[in-house]
Amino acid sequence: MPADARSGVFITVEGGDGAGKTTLARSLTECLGQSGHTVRLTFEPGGTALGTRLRSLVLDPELTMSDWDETWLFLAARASHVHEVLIPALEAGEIVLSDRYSDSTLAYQGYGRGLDLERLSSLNREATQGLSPDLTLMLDISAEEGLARTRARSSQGDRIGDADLAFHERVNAGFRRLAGEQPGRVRVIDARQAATAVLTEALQVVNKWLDAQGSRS
Ligand code: Z5A
Repeated sequence: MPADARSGVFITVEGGDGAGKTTLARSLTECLGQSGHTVRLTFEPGGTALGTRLRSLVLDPELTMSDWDETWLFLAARASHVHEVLIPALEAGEIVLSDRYSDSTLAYQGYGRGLDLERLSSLNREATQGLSPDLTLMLDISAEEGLARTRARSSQGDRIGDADLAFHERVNAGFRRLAGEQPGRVRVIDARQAATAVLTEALQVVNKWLDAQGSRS
């Protein structure tokens, strides 16, 4: 689905564990809604009945699976998210805000697990029917600081969050690399700032982007 074939706007929020994606995605949805936009907040893995089931499998610390098994689960969740939620909302002209999307697969399964990035990109294109974000807000934080936040919030781990620090450092470095490769689409925000400062910066980026496009929604 090329950008000019849809009337809505697709924004993703990406970054390592504990970067503050969910906090930002919620507050951004509220602010954009208050400015009169119709905003759909969604997330991965999840956002559909199938995605919710797959999320509990892929994050279950009791399960073992190969890195590719893990990848197929994320891709299956993404495929259902794209055709059940994202495409209909974009066709309806909404601003769609997704907490994680295809960059997460490149960062976690590619840079983190070490799977082939070209193959992952190609599988991402298939699972998404070619739907790529118009704009990505990438929250940048060190793995240590991000994990400290998630661990302060809950002692209950999950299969991916519990991976060692080196894994999370590779993931976060991967996100930075992806941002460097696509500076037009991906805007990096310093996630060490207070949540209110992160929101202010994100709103500036989004509003400027919407103004430049003549606000499609
Ligand atoms: N994953 C993958 O491997 N491949 C894929 O393709 C996809 C995902 C799509 C589940 O995602 C896991 O799936 C994830 C990547 C992997 N890895 N793990 N584990 P998830 O998004 O559900 O899980 P997460 O990234 O770990 O989310 P999170 O832990 O909830 O982090 P967050 O959304 O970035 O942060 P938050 O919930 O907004 O905030 C975390 C805490 O920090 C919370 O107590 C906040 O109040 C606090 N916080 C937030 N912002 C701030 C600021 N600015 N300052 C201080 N404290 C803050």
